Amino acid sequence: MTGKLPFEALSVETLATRLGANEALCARIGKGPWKVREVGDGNLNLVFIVEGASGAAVVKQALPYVRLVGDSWPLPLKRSFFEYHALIRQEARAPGSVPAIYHFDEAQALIIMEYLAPPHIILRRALIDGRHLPNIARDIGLFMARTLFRGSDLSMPTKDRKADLALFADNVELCGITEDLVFSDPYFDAKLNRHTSPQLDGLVAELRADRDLKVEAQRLKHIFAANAETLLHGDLHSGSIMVTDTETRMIDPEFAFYGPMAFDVGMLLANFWMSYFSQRGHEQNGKRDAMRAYLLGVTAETWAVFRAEFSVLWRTERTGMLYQKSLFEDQGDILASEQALDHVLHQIWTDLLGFAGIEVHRRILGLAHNADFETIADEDLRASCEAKALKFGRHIAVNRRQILGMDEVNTLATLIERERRI
Ligand code: SR1
Ligand code: MG
Repeated sequence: MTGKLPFEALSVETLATRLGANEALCARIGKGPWKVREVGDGNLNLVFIVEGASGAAVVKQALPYVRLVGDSWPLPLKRSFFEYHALIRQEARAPGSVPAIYHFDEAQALIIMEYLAPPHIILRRALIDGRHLPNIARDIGLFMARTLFRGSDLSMPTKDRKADLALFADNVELCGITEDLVFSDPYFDAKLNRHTSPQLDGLVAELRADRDLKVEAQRLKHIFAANAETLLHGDLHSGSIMVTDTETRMIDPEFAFYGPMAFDVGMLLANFWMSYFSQRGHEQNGKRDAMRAYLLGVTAETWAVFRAEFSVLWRTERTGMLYQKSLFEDQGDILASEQALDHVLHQIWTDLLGFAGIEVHRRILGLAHNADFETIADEDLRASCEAKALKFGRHIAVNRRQILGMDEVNTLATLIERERRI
């Protein structure tokens, strides 16, 4: 396949013929015959696993529409371009944290990349199954600190960052999905919204009438849209991470763009808290107590690792034009540098709580729900888990400026979770 042919969606039947001469793929897996499976279970794209005599690879191809909804919702193929460019930047900034890239074809909107074979599993699935992954907090905390710091004006030459900002500014439609689906649609009766009904009808009406919440969601949207601080993953939830007991890889950064650091961190932590509130729906006879404790531990450790690594990078790699060393360390004023670092971390903390709170809401009230809750078959039980998560999300979003630390958040989560069914 050359990059010059017009776009055509691949299929299990056509892939071997169309990619049979692709040198990068043949070098990885050998020439055909190949075994091809389509395994995409996300909302947007086709994902194929291609196995040959000497290996396997993933072929991911964007479709010109939202797969979850169908061709009534067109979506540009260029998201594949942004995903490719995000992946190579993430690999450079946090080596070993993303799949290796073998080939990119812009016209066909496809990326050929490393197959993360079993026992790799999507993190969300592992958490639903009640598995404790020992390394995720460390690995994801490091990934976020390294990519968010190194993609910002704290680190990059400002000319390079501005060029990158311009490049990713064209990821308009994917940003648009987030702007609508995360920040606005959950708070009114948008067409594609759904929730567990009738169980949650009363609470949903209450939340949509909640002025403080609505204003806070729009303040957060304002920060999201107007604070082009760093290159974000843009969709860093537990379905965008693959794990084994020892390895963690971030995938699917097609929503990448320049936005606030706190967005990635908030979305990620929200997914751990949603997993926490969903455990009641997956347990038998109180068997998930240890899992609940583990998940709260993961949120605390992820944030601690993020803070620690971000602080190391601040002290050792602050080569950008922000908080320039000539004003601080070079004057012997280490204390002022540390004060500035505290201020930056505090801002990330305050904003991440807001982003986390509304991420919880959109996964329960909006279009794109989470398997954590969706796979709870008993609708009353599911609604009870969701109601607690909604209440938690509302509290951390609206009160984010007054919440001092992770202990306070996790104590609140524990108290809400232990309430009798809502
Ligand atoms: C229509 S896309 C819905 C969601 O799927 C992606 O994973 C993003 O989270 C997006 O919001
Ligand atoms: Mg995705």
